[in-house]
Amino acid sequence: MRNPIIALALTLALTSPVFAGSAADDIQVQDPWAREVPPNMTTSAGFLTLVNQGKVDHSLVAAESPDVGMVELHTHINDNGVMRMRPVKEMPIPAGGRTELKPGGLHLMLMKLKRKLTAGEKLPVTLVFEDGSKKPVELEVRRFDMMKQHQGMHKQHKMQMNH
Ligand SMILES: [Cu+2]
Repeated sequence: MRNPIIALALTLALTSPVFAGSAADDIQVQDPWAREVPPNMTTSAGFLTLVNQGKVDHSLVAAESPDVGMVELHTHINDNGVMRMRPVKEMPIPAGGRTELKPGGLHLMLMKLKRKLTAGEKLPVTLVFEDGSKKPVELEVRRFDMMKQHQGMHKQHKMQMNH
C-alpha cells in the first residue's frame, strides 16, 4: 500500500531546509564603506546594504575586524528630536528583501580602532549571520561631510512639515 515515491517526496520536502544555502551564501553586500575619522579619534562607523537573495529570512548578528577592537550593531532612534544611538541584537534581512545601513540609521559601530582610517584605504570586516556563517567584506574608507548630511536632514524636515 505504501507508495515509495510519495515517501521519498515527503522525505525530500521535510529535509529540504538542509539543502538551503547558508546566510552568507544568500546575502549579497553592496557598497560597503566606513567613515574617515581624524587620527586622534578611535571610533567610526561602517555602512553597507545587505541584499537577501534567498528564500528564508536572515539576520546579521555580529561583525568583527582585525583592525577594530570592538564592533557593535547600532541603530539611531529619535528621542524627542535628539538622535541617539542604540545597540541592536540583530539586523533582520527578509527573504527577497534588503536592509540598508546608512548615516543616521543602522550602522556598524567601529570602536577602539587599532589604526587610523584614511580615505581610500580598505578596512576588512567579517559579517556574522544568525546561522553562524560568515562573510568577509572590505569597507572603503570615505570622507563624509557631517554638515552636508545635517543640512540634508533639515531640508527633509522642512519638506515634511510643508505637507
Ligand atoms: Cu553607533
